[in-house]
Amino acid sequence: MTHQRTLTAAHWGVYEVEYDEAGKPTKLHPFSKDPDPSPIGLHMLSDEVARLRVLRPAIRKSWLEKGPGANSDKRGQEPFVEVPWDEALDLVAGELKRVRETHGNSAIFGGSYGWSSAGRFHHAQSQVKRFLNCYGGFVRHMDSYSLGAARVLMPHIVATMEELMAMHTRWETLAEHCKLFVTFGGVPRKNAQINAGGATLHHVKGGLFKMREQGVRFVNVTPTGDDLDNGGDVEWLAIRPNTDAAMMLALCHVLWTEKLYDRAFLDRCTVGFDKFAPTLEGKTPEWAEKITGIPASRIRSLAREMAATRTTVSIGWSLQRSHHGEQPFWALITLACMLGQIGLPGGGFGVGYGPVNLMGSNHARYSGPTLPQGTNPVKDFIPVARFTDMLLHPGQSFDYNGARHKYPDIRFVYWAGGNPYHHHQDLNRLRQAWRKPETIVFHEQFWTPAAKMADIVLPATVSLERDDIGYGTREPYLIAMKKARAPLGESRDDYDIFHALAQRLGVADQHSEGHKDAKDWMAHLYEEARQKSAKAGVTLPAFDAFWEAGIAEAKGENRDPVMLAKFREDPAKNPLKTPSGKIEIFSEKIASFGYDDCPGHATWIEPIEWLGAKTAERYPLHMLSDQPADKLHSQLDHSPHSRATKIKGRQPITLHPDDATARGIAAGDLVRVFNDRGACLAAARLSDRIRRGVVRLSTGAWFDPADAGSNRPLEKHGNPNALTLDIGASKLSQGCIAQTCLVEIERYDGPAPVVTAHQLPAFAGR
Ligand SMILES: Nc1nc2c(c(=O)[nH]1)N[C@H]1C(S)=C(S)[C@@H](COP(=O)(O)OP(=O)(O)OC[C@H]3O[C@@H](n4cnc5c(=O)[nH]c(N)nc54)[C@H](O)[C@@H]3O)O[C@H]1N2
Ligand SMILES: Nc1nc2c(c(=O)[nH]1)N[C@H]1C(S)=C(S)[C@@H](COP(=O)(O)OP(=O)(O)OC[C@H]3O[C@@H](n4cnc5c(=O)[nH]c(N)nc54)[C@H](O)[C@@H]3O)O[C@H]1N2
Ligand SMILES: [Mo]
Repeated sequence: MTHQRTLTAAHWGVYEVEYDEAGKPTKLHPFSKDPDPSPIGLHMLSDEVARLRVLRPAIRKSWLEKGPGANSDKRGQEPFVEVPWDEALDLVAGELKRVRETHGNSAIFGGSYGWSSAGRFHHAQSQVKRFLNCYGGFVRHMDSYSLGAARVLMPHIVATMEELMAMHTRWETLAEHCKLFVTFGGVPRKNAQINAGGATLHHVKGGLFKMREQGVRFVNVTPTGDDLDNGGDVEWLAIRPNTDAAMMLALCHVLWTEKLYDRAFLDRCTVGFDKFAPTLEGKTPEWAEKITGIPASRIRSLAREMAATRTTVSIGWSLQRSHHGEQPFWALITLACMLGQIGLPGGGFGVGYGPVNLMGSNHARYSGPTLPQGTNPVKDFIPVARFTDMLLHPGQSFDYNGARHKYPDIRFVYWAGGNPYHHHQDLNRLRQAWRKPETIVFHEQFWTPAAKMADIVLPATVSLERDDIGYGTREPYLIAMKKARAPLGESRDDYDIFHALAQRLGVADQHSEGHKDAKDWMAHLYEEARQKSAKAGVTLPAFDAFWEAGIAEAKGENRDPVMLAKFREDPAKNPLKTPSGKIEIFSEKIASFGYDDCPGHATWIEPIEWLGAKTAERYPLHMLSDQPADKLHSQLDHSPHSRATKIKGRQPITLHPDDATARGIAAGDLVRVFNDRGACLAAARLSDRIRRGVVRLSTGAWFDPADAGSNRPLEKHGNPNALTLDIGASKLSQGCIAQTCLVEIERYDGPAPVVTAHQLPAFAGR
């Protein structure tokens, strides 16, 4: 008997699972409907991936023997003791109870940021929040590492990022109507492999190629010229990192002084232009050239070209993952308003063609299934990237979006579905703060660096070991992610782990809401989504039919093919949710906060570290740490696909040949990348598609400190967060600023320490 293929969904794509005669899954194939499938997931069944699975509940030796807080400075250095499930669950439940009774729920951090896996029911971040809410709540996080600055800024001036992302003009319309596409930060196809919840049809390559074929002209403003591939010509303006706001303001300056702006649009659809315009005084192309490195003559001619033709301006998210990262976003919106083409086909702005597959989709908008998280009675929160600050400074106040708040005093950290030793900046600082909580619990699938730094690690199943539903915003298909094999080791679904804890804590009924198992939950969530979608004009088959078929197509039309067209048509009838209902070039609200680092309009404020800073005398290279092409963040770093990209076992760092030569570095050499915060090893990769003075070390190599006992150990594997800076983008957003970072590089001639990131931790008996 031949076993039929089933489907599985990952954030990076859908795969077909092939089985042998005995029903064992043997191989993953790209989804046959996908025009540009991603290779990231092809090895998910491999032995190399399985080798690092967490197989049994494991507890740090001192914690098990001496209790909470014992030798907390030895986290990551001590062996783990494997224990039976019941014992582990009793310990976690008992500790939650102790902390709650002694310190209250606001001593429990469940902010637990992270991408988890695709699959809407077993979404680990939602699962942990739902469980903790059943038990009286937890300290949560606001915003994301992705969009810290933009998520706070954009609702004040246009709309929420979620709204904007889901309303981008489709690729087909751009190809037909746009004449000039100017993008800041490229349209990296490597990033568009991803869509949260499961990319099904990858359309960015097709979209860009079609635009080029139909004669759209491309200008790419970026320090890394390889981040836009349309199959043909692209004009590359190699800007200094973190200076885009200055260039955009100079473009505005030209439009203003040469009266090339659209007064009628500004009057009808925006507020605050007349307050903003005088601040352009002096922000000439010559002024911007000194900051950005882009010739004044080109800035001036570009502004004229933009005003003369149908133009879309687009921006990558990395630009706001920087100090004062609000400014390039605000400046882009301001520029687009002055051009007056917002709401016209092929004109206006995009806030992320490229970062994920969603933007530019021509598929209908409808709701997918989501796990209800319940309500959280605890009011304390942190802006997501202030995690280390919270641990280091309980009781201290911080500014955020117009109000002042206090950091709570955290005793218990509960994490499921994230890797803080991947995502956080300045990991050496995090390691100091990490000593503070009494107990750190992780649910993990793999022995990641963060799992190794925990007290209690509970083994979680992977998507291929459980039934689930794949759904991503504006993807045309829902995927029945069928369980393909039994869980490895003793791993369990996050939901089952939480339910077993809920039983011990007397909140099992709240937790299950009467649903008897995961499948029952899924049917319920799916049917809810089906009804909501019907209201949006999108039809889905009933759950049983969907599950039987293994896939469902969401049938409905794209009702808004042009971003903000309805608003443009009639701003009074279709107002935005901003205070004025219009786009706010000047925001009275933000101005009223009185923040020196984010005034009431777009401006240029020097970042703390950039190529024009004093620090650049000592650390003359701007390090970008972009998203990795070969994986999603740190996930599957140990898979053959990711490992094949490493050089001498390390993450490659891209340098300009001149910068390499000046340092006696040749392609393939091991190098030490360093600044005052830390140092890591990487391997040199040379490219003339990167601006001189800029280097790129993609994220994702598992953090691997050489001497876990020291404060600033040499990181051996090439993790950029050994070097990045951990301060907020501004008082407004407190967003993550990973892209603001200066370093120096030298050839590393010493004996190369072995990379140990992909080894299992040490285990001990009792
Ligand atoms: N320097 C620098 N740092 C950055 C960035 C940058 O540009 N530069 N980017 C930032 C951005 S935008 C982001 S979004 C973050 C991403 O940071 P994270 O989202 O934390 O990174 P991931 O590697 O995706 O971590 C997900 C973890 O969840 C685990 N996991 C997956 N599925 C499950 C599950 O079902 N159950 C459980 N229990 N666990 C599961 C995976 O094994 C993995 O360890 O990184 C940020 N960090
Ligand atoms: N393969 C893969 N795709 C991913 C992810 C992944 O981990 N792997 N992560 C996903 C997630 S969570 C997110 S948030 C998005 C992030 O999407 P982005 O933030 O847009 O992605 P990055 O790769 O950090 O940067 C994109 C480009 O911006 C350029 N850039 C950096 N700094 C500057 C600057 O100051 N000015 C200009 N003009 N350009 C600059 C970089 O050189 C890079 O080529 O990606 C998503 N897509
Ligand atoms: Mo992100």
